[in-house]
Amino acid sequence: MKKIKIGIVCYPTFGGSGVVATELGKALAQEGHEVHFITYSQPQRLDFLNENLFYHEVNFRNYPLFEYPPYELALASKMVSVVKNEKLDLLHVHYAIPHASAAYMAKQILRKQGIYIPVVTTLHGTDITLVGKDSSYEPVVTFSINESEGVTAVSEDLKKETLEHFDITNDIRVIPNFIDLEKFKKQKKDHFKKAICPNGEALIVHTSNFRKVKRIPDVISVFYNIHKVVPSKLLMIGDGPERNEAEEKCRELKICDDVRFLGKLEAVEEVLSVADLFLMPSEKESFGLAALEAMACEVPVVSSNTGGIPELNVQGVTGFMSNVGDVEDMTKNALIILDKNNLPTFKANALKRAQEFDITNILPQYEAYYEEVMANS
Ligand code: GMT
Repeated sequence: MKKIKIGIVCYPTFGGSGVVATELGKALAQEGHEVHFITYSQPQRLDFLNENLFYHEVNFRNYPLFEYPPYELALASKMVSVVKNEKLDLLHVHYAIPHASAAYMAKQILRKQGIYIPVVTTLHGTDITLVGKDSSYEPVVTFSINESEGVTAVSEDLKKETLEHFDITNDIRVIPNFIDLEKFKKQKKDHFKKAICPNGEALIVHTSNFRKVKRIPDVISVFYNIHKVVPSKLLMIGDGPERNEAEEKCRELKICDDVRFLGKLEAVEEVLSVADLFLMPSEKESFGLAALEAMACEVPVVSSNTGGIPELNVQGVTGFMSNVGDVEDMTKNALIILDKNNLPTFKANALKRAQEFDITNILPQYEAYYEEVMANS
């Protein structure tokens, strides 16, 4: 496609939506498009230099009158300035709240100045399934989805849920999340494995933002059950509100020696490289990017069967899925995977499945969609 100038708006944090947006921007820049990130701080994964990559920080001044600083207005103003000065062709906003509504406002301001900019909104999950449905946001979310020139969702399930719960008049295109297999691949880290599992224990990993939706107590319970049967260790990567309770539960169960909380890690792929099993018992998951990252490093997944996870984890092939909260079934499945006769096959299958989500397969879908949106607007 012809090279274009794209503005990407996202949350710059470790969360899945920010990761997807940043990796997409980096890949577009490598393809020769000019990519301008517009966020309140440097995205975590925006860690490399490319002549086509630009970063614009949203600066907002606080004022004693503001109990709630109006970030959305500062963001919209920044979008106006970047679109105008950098002559952008398209804005791609990730996560509906408040990015899609800020983009709508920027678009209206620009229109008054004779500048037209199409907006693509990508729905990631909690912006629909948890936050967006809340009546305090729902009218604005519905409006800004309908006013976007293009809308994508990261799974069929998220699309379905959006159509069920919002009065959507726009088409929604499903473009699944992706992985950079150059970055997420099994690396030789035998020394690390030896340090964590000195007696050849099985290594189980969980990564998340430790919010309620991730069902952290289920992670600990499943591990506790596995640990009774198979010598094993658990690494908990990430941080968030549920961490203290999880540590408390480990103390109660007397498994602290075998569970390590590593906090927020940059190089998750290094830990995944030595893992045997990934646990994702989430209450809700529109896609499950963390599971895809594990699979790319040849780690099979025991997960719940909620949301978009069945579109990624293949039952009995790349791992297993159970009903949300069914800790017994998850334990049973984990033990099947960890059986030495089964593990190599599950690992190979996990990698094979992850390859279907290689960024080189998904990037052209975004490019084609941008072209379509620009042609129709
Ligand atoms: O999982 C989270 O709580 C973070 C959230 C986010 O917005 O960053 O993740 C959502 O978007 C990811 C990227 O598209 C998906 O892989 C996650 O499944 C989704 N989380 C939920 O739906 C709970």
